[in-house]
Amino acid sequence: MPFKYQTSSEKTASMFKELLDSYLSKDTSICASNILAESLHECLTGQKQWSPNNVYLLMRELYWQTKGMLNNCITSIISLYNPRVPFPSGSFLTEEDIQRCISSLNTGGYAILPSFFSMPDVLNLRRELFGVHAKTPNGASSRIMVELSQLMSSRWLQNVATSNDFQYIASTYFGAYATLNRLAAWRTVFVGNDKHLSGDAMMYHYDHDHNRHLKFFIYLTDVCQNSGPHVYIPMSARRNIPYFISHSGRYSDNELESAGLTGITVVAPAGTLIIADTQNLHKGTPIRIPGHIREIVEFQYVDLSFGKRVPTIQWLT
Ligand SMILES: O=C(O)CCC(=O)C(=O)O
Ligand SMILES: [Fe+2]
Repeated sequence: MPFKYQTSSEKTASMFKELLDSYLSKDTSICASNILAESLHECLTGQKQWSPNNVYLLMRELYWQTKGMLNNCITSIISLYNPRVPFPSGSFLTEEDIQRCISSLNTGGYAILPSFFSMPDVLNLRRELFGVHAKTPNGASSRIMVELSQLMSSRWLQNVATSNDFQYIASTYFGAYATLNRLAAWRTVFVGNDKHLSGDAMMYHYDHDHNRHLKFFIYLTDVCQNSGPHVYIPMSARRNIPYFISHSGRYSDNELESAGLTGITVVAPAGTLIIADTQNLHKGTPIRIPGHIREIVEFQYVDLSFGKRVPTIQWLT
């Protein structure tokens, strides 16, 4: 899905450059700021879809140097060209629901709408995505990922995405245009060991693949303490958190406890919608009891395609 780019201007590259120079510490090379400014500009003008050669990893470092302030300033430049979207017509969320979500996101970085989607819808989607045949995960993982082509063939997922409610929420939260750039779904099963925890995002971490992103998770199964609930720490990105957890990586529960942080566990029924700014600390949890599973769908909205390379979403129905 292309970004809505309104005007092209040489000025944007220099705006990015000026902004980066004002935030970069003196020992960060001028060359790095030139490359970063140029790639942000190329993404904004649609010349490139991603940042080349993992340039976004530099942004990740700058996130920590500036505690996310640089990212917000980059969004303000983006918003000059790709402004916020208007309230969607034909939306499935009421205006009141949407306002509640946005204010909860602004205060805690999260919004939870329990049993938001109806059981018939959830059951149909589960059947469509996971079928009836039992599958086992590959290698050490406890997660069975659904193929993107299968997700892109789902009329229901397409309807949810094109009704633009998610886009409106993300756009209002960012203060700039928001685009769906990643769609995923997976089933988590019991594996009975801890080898997969880091790879399966089951240790605390921050997501930093893009300048700003907002994830919309839908639980497709009832999720109890033993069936892999999502856990998050509200507004951890903006708190005065200790240096040892102020960088990208994976952290154990003990490390977070020693920093005085405990997570909020989302135990909730199938159909629950979790809206998450995952630049805050969060994780999934393993299935504790054989036979239990968790199935989940994830939509990711970003303010700019700049960042990690992802496959393009093209609806097939
Ligand atoms: O499985 C979960 O609940 C969290 C997964 C996660 O960390 C992510 O999608 O960013
Ligand atoms: Fe994550």
